[in-house]
Amino acid sequence: MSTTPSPGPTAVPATDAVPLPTREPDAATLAQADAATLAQADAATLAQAAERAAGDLLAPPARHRLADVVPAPQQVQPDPTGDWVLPAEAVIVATADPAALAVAEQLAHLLRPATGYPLPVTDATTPEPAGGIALVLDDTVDLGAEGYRLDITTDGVRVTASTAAGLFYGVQTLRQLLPAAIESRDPVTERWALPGGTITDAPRFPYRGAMLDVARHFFAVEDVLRVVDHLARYKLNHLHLHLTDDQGWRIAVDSWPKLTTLGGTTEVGGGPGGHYTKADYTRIVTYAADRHITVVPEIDLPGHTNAALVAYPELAPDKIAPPPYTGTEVGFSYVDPADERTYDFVADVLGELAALTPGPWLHVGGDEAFKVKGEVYTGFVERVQRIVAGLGKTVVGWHQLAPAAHLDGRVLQWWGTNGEDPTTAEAVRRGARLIISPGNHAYLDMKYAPDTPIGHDWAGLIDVRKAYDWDPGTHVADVPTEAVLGVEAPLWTESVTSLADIELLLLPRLPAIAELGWSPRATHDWNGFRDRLAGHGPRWETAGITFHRAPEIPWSTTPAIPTQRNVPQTDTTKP
Ligand code: TNX
Repeated sequence: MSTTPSPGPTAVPATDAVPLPTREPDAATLAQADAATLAQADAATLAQAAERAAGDLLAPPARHRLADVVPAPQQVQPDPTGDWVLPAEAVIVATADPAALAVAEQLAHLLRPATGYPLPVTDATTPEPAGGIALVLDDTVDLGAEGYRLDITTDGVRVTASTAAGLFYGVQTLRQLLPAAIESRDPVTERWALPGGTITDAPRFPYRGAMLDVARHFFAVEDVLRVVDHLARYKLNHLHLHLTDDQGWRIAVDSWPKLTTLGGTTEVGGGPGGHYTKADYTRIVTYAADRHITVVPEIDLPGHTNAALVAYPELAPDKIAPPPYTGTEVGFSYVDPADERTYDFVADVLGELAALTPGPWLHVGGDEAFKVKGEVYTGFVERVQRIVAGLGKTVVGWHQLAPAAHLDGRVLQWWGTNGEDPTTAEAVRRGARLIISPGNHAYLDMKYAPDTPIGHDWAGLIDVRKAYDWDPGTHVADVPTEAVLGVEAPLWTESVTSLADIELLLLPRLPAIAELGWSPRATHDWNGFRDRLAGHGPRWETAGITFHRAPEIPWSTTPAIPTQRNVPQTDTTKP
């Protein structure tokens, strides 16, 4: 994390007022070439160059300001003389390294549909923009594991980073600086102008996440991949999957097959439920990893386990199978902490899940186990923590885990609504780190307003400003910023039954949480955020993404392209 004070986007003057820049002097010079030169040159090339020069001289500056990015970049230095228009013949050149070339292919994949340009990808030892886009992997660049530098000049675009993740984030920024029509799935006639200047950027926190509850309602792999796309757009790097709960068990476990064949067949409201095979889960993990997103799988223990007890009554305290549960109450179920068989179950389930999960984390829940109290609860959690450590993973759990003994590296996910929490602060003093998910700011299952058609309100209403106006670094009393690993926006799905429902609750609040996780605090400014966010409405519309037209945001009313297309699609074509 950089502590260097930066001007941030709010300190950057609007470029709209600057005089029209002169672009592409070569083309302009060509247009004025004398008759002798004209006679020798290829007429068609000259005509094309003259047309471009005239067009550029008449053309307005790039529509977007360099600072119009969500999350706000660390440093923005606009250069109005550096505006650049992506030409049809542009080439994307990347460092000859598989990870850099993969990002180059992803960029080409993003730009080809709307531009209709071929945008071939090539490699080079020292890539140069040369009128196109260069992605440069350079390990001498000191911007951390995720930082990048983006230079837009009249010679093209250069993204420089020391990691492929940094290049990927630079590409997300680039995408936002292009006209909104870039989101179109079909070719659009557009001037693909980018604002000139330099962005130097790196995240404030290493953990920036969102959670999807696939237990209360089950969601198909395609829906989850689409959520991954949304996370990637806003530089989030963790997807927490809440895989098990009272209403359904969603991940195949070979050693306990009935967890899914019985426990996976229910959901809130009586629908059919469903589960992920190991291949499904791996597909999600791989798709996320390709977008530099780590999956954090959660098996909620010892409570929230009715579906497991339906499948395996031997785990229940009374050894009697409870009826399947399709309501929305919490806190009634638990696996028997006094039975050794329970720990076999935990070890088997977490062992199989760990083997499928390349990321370092296993989330073990721990919330609302109202019937497992005091030392029985802490004793259970401590054994589970040791099982996780034995699998070579780092334990994450809801902050109810706080009273249990510390274990190296452990992370508590804080979901309180009041920042005074001495028990969590004490766990931090013993070494715990926090992921901050305040129920009354970051819970995306809360309604925006009383008339939001789905969602809860137990933690209050969360409009966009409420989602944005808080600071994860100082939110929990007596917890220093250094103990904060990052921020996460959970989406519980008791009332959420479709991808459109997910998107309605995610957007536009997910970008608010993403900005809290990424941007330096010095850039925090509600009015600036609101204005930057406004431009994303036409992007989502063009991409066929559902969102809530929050009245606080001055949404742009100009459609990105004259004829709107609204075909929802997942960004699944592998580069
Ligand atoms: C509390 S937050 C829960 C979930 C519910 C959610 C609904 C947490 C760790 N537990 O079981 O789905 O409220 O908002």
